[in-house]
Order: sequence, then C-alpha cells, then structure tokens
Amino acid sequence: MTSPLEFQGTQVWSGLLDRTAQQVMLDELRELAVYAPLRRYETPGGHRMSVRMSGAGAMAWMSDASGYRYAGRQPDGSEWPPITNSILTVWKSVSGVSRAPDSCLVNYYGEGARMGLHQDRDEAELDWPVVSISLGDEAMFRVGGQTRRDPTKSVWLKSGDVVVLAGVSRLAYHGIDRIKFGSSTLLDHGGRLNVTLRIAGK
Ligand code: MD6
Ligand code: FE
Repeated sequence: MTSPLEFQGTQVWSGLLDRTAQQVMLDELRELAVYAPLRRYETPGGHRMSVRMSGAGAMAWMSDASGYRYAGRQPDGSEWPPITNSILTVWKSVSGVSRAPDSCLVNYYGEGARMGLHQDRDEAELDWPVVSISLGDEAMFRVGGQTRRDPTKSVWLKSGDVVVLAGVSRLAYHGIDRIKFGSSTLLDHGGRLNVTLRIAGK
C-alpha cells in the first residue's frame, strides 16, 4: 500500500480500492439498503437534506426536527444492519487504531446533491479517526481548519478513494461542494455513494 497524500493533516488514499473491490462493496451496500433504506432526513432548521442517508452498526448518525444524533434504531424502529466485511477491512487498513468502528453512515448523492461545510462532532469521544470511502461519481471535497473561517482546500475524490480525518484534522471543517454526475460507470444510474466509519459511542 502506498502512502496517502496529506494536506492540513487530512489523508487521502487515492485509488485504495480497485474496481473489483468497489464492486464487492457496492453489492454489500445494495444488500444493506434492503434492511436500511436510504432516507432524506430533515434538519433541525426545518430543511430537507439533498443527500440520502442510511446506516449500519450499533448506532448510526441521523437527523430530524429535534436535532442531529446517533441513534440505535432506524426511524421505523428496526435495528441497523451490521457493518459489512469489505467496509471493516478498509477501516483496519487505514484507521491506525485497533478498536473497531461502531457506526457507519451511508450517503447517496444524486444529481445536484451536496453537503455543506461541517465538523464531525456528534461522537461521544472526538479523538478517534474518521474514515470515509468514495464510490461512484467524482466529488469536490473541501477541507479547512478548525473554524469555519479558516482557508480551505479542495480535492476531487474519485471512486475507490479513501479519506481519513485524524489527529489535527479530526475536527476540520469539510463538505462536498458538488459531484460530477455521470462521471463514473460504477453505479447503474449514476451518483455517488460515500461510506463513513466512526467510533461514535463510549
Ligand atoms: C462525503 N464526507 O464525502 C462527506 N466526514 O460525502 C464527510 O462528511 C466526512 O469525508 C468526516 C470524515 C471524512 C469525510
Ligand atoms: Fe463529515
């Protein structure tokens, strides 16, 4: 495995997953979606997110009118399915920690979907790394510093790329400005999947 590209403490493992590995993960995500469908959550501010989300693990991040949080159950009351093997393998190879993730967020970006600049800080402990996998269409990932006003840098993430926010970059502001819809042939109907792994509980 080659070493990651680093900027401002953010590691980008370019092309970590080859096409076959991407396909295997996609098949697992399709199965996962049977038990945990992608949903468009409401934000506490009363808007609806453009990104569709699902999850896996003991708890998954979600949002509704009353706030952002990790929930042990889906909005319909059922448990989240387990985190799949191909996803856990990526965590083991790049997280640098021996503890397993307890939470997986799955984001789907259709045409025009985006994610505003945010920090990941709903976890119980904020010093575990966050590992994020890109599948499908290319996306412009923007990352800055620990305040919203710090300068930012952008990088195009491709299918199979893996981003790690750890150490000084753990609380860096980041977001997805836009995707290049239709730029990848991995997903039958286009769009981008992002899988983010975290240790969210105590
Ligand atoms: C995305 N990613 O790539 C959104 N969070 O669609 C994230 O919000 C993210 O890439 C924490 C660490 C890495 C990430
Ligand atoms: Fe994030």
